[in-house]
Amino acid sequence: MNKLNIILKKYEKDGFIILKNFITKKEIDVFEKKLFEIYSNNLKAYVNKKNVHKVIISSEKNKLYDQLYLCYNKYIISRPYKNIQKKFLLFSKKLFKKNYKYLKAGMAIGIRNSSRTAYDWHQEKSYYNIKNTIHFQFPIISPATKNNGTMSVLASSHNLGEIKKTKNIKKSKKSINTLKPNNINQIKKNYKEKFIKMKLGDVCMFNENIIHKTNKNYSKNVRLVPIIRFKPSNKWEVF
Ligand SMILES: O=C(O)CCC(=O)C(=O)O
Ligand SMILES: [Fe+2]
Repeated sequence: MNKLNIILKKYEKDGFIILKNFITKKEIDVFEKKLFEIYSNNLKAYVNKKNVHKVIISSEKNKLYDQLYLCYNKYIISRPYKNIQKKFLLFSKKLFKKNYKYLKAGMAIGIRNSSRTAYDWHQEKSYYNIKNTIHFQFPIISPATKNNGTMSVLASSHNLGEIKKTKNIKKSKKSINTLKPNNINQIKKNYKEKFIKMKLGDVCMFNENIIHKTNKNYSKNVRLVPIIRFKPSNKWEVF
């Protein structure tokens, strides 16, 4: 079996896969520089690799939610996101022998003592009407570890398909919202939780139906994990 087939089989079995050393140090550097630039310009602070954690943590503490959200929204449409998409698109096309196109981008932001940006258990499918979307996430600045709250998945839970009965949990007006399956306690008994530990350069690709969540960040550093989502593309589509 060739390498791609091994990846495909594992992804189909587990509902996720960690692609080791998928992106280069240079590609990560570009992501980091752009983040410092955007956060510097919008938080009235000089943000660099050393102080980025302090700046974001204190902005969160001081409830600068709108400013943080502005940074986030500028960042996820920036050039590094556009460029890395090409790499993921090419890979997806080779792996699944199907065309995909951009659906959405985002960034997981994990801050100690804050659950405002943390997701409880959910499937991505619950957020979209479209079927067969695929999802990529990768850490920048620091690796994603159990200690800094990396996401965990219930391995193979994508086999459950779309779970229609969910509850929308939103802790406050400016918090993220989780579409949590009603029967999550039962599901947790049947599938094993796996923590997605990633070094810089690693990428996690996951299925729209895998059940996953954010974990608590116990570290002094913020966990920053850009996310890119694709939907199938119909090549006959005109627009
Ligand atoms: O990494 C996390 O905190 C969870 C992110 C998430 O839910 C996603 O990438 O869809
Ligand atoms: Fe998610």
